[in-house]
Amino acid sequence: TPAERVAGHRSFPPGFLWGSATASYQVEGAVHEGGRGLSIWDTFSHMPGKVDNGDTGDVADDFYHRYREDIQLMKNLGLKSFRFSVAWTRIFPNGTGAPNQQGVDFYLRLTDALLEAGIQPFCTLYHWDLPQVLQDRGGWENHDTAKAFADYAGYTVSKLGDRVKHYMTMNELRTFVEVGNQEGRHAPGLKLSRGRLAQLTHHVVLGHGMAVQAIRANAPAGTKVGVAENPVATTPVIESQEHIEAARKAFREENAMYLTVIKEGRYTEQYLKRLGSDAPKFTAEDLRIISSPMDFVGTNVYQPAYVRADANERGYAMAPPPASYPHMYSPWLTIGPEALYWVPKLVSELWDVREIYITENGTSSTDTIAADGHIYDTDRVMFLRNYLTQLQRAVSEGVPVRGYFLWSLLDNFEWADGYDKRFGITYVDLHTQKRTPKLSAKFYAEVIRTSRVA
Ligand code: PNW
Repeated sequence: TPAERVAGHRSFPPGFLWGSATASYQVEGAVHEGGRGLSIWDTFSHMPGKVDNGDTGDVADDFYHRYREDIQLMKNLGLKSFRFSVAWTRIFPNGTGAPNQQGVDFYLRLTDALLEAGIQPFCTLYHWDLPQVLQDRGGWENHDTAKAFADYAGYTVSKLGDRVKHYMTMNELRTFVEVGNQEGRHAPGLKLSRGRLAQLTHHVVLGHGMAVQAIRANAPAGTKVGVAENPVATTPVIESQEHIEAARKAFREENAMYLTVIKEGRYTEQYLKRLGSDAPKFTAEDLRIISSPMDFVGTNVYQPAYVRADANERGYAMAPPPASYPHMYSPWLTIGPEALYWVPKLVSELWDVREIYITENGTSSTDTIAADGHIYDTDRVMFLRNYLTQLQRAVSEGVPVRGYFLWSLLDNFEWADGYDKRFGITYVDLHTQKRTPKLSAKFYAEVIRTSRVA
């Protein structure tokens, strides 16, 4: 029938991996249990004034104890895959040295339970919770941190390797580098000078590359390795040839010290020229390690960064949002569904990437419980429907996106915004820990069931 044919146009390919994502410090809680060491987020969240409402991740969603119940939620949704992160300080409480078997055991229990439920685990090795002892020695400013990270990554995959087939080294390099070490709004709360920040950034991408190699050396053949970056989501203001070309140029330049150096093995001339004497010190060997081949690229996609063509030497200019531009409950989350079309398209075209995952996409909402007990997060449903429609557009054109991870399964500790900015499709009552699926959970379950978006 015509109705079916229309619906067919909105379909995702068979085997498309529908998932959801979380991160250790945002959901686990149990910060003093199982031999866990302290991370920079334990320190930072307990510093007065750093997190809204004085919130911390001490308890969070108590996922450390309630993961079985939460896997049941995943099954109810029909989730095919679950992206979680390992807390470095559960595995190495002191960052390096002696491993902690209790920490390993937790992730073995978690991944066993996921597999038993028929859910594929995707594992992120670093979602911002750097061991505090390593920060005390300079954190990512210290070259040794890259080596410590690779050692931890190699050890962890040697333990999880028979269960986990997909690893991401790091989550959002750009966010933790810039928000944590330049703006000081995230842990460790530093405001480094331009030169020091550039050197720190170099150690971060070097740590990524060393971890890629350590994972390959310690995981079974066939293990897939990637990254979960949130590139500046350059999106053409108008979809005409000149602006599309501008967005393509902008994607490489705006992400020069993150995805571009990882994929190309060199810093762009513009980046080095712009920094002048503040440019990082590095060797040719560093660049070779940084660009160690990956099996897939994961991108977190939230807000667009509109780009227009310009006659300047870069060939493009940014078009920042006007004050009236609509955004979701988080003010930074300006709405631009086409970002979910352009990011994977540009990644695949620029670097001939054959396997792409959307490792995060989703939104905050005020999420109040209505008198009838339901949570009508129609704003989140609107957001997801529009973004997924653009993702479907990319997939239908042959852009090789293999899966999508909705951020997030549960309301959780939203970093400096504390618990007020709820990103879950499941409501969590932070006093009782009761979970209640929101309207968006029903929406997402239907997307998964039919593998299409209306
Ligand atoms: C990502 N911004 O963070 C993270 O990977 C998640 O841990 C987080 O909860 C989620 O997105 C929602 O925020 C971001 O200011 C934090 O542009 C801030 C920004 C983007 C992403």
